[in-house]
Amino acid sequence: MIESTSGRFDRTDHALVIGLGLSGRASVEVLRSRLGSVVATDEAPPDKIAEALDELRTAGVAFVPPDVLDAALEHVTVAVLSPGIALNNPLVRRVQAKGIPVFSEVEVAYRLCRAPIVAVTGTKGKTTTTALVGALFTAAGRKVRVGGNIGNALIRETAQADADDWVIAEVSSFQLESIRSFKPRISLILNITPDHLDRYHSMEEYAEAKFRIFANQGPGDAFVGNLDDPIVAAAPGEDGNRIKTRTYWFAGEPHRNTTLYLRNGTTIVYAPPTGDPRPIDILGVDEVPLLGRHNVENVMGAVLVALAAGLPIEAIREGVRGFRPLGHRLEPVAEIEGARYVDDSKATNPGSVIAAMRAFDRPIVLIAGGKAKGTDFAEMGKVVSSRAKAVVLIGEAAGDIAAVVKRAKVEHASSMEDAVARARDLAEPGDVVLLSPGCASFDMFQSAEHRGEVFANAVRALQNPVVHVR
Ligand code: UMA
Ligand code: ADP
Repeated sequence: MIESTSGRFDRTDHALVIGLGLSGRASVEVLRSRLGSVVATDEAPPDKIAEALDELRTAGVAFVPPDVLDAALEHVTVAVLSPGIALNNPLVRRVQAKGIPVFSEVEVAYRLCRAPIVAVTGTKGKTTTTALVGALFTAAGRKVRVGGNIGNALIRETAQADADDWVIAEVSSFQLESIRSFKPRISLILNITPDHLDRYHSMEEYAEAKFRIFANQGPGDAFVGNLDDPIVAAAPGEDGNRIKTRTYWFAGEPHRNTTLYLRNGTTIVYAPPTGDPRPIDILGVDEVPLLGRHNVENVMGAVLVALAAGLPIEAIREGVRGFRPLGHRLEPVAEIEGARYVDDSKATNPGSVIAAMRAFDRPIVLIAGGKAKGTDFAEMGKVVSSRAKAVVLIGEAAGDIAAVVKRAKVEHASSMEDAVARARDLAEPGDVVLLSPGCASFDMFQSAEHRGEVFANAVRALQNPVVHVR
């Protein structure tokens, strides 16, 4: 191996990009013109990554199949890891065994970045909140670049950001696992509930990955957290010293240390931590243009980030009022025979199903199931049992969910079309038919978005049934 400069990411570095999905392909694109050299590897069979391999050929970047990687490693000084690949992956271990530092793409993105970064994490609500933070900064006249787990690789945004831009980054626990110096100006943790327990051995391990978001923060930075989430509230540690930057808490009620809270559950109130101590009403909960109490939490997180950044309050109000829900997140699809059909396909863990069930005060016919991620469905079962009149189950986890649903009628469907047809039969005027799966989509669909589209198409087909002419 060439003596490593430990990731200066200039001509002295020779990078191996591991994984050729969105993250890896963006890394290749950004790094190939900056570094001494770039090569890439991926464990998928070549026909599964044909498009990526074409892209590499056009860019003049060598693809190194995993079985011949060791020879190529002699020239590599740094490795850039895609988030879907765990640090204990044998291929990653082989790279580390050669003494080559392995950085997540987010770490590399940070090292290339001249602009301040707002980093948003949490088990659920990340994408909504990241987009909202972007909207608030835009409303205040700041130039923003939004990227990360939201689907637009962060490295593309940071590599192009000017010093006076703001980069708004959605970061997942996967991406945070292999950061070293990543240091957002403002970090936000929304919540930590069971998810990804097929990758982490315990909730503690999962939470520790999330806590890395503030690990390098110091004076001049800020941390924003949700005091109502017991795991997030415990982030400062027993002696309270683990977070080394200014800390701002939000909660559903005022507490001694909340900077943002709800008054009587109806108004979002700012209690400035310094200066004039009089609280300021920011916004009525009824002005939040998103469904559900969980979205009020997302709004509070975004608003507190904006306040910590010193944005004007009027711009913050305007930004919230003008925000619209993102696709597949409690997205209304149609009203048919008096029942409302709602696509919440992005609800991929039990906690998000619980939040979605609480967003409606009408009877719910729930469509749930898919590929489980090692999470326990017991809590979700309790809430579903108390709020759903019927549950239609799909996918691999159908049996596990059926086992925890009491009282509500349970049916099993063989496809999304079948599930929608069954839900229509079960629904009455005034009901909500809610797709909120609580699981990953990969047993039946390409992605959660794809699952939501198949649902929406099946719903629209109920409105406009195809008539077969013989
Ligand atoms: N691969 C291997 N070995 C493995 C696993 C994957 O070689 O053990 C290869 C695959 O063959 C494939 C590539 O790695 O070619 C895929 O890489 P990836 O899984 O990291 O996916 P990307 O397409 O690069 O997308 C990633 C994030 N994916 C994951 O974290 C799983 C995207 O988040 C993110 O939007 C994107 O980078 C841009 O930043 C998705 C996600 O599901 C939405 N995130 C999880 C979540 O939100 O719960 C964390
Ligand atoms: P993420 O990017 O973290 O997956 P999204 O904003 O995409 O979060 O929302 C995905 C789903 O998670 C939504 O459809 C909703 O069901 C649920 N959700 C959103 N925000 C929250 C929250 N604060 N708490 C619990 N569940 C939430």
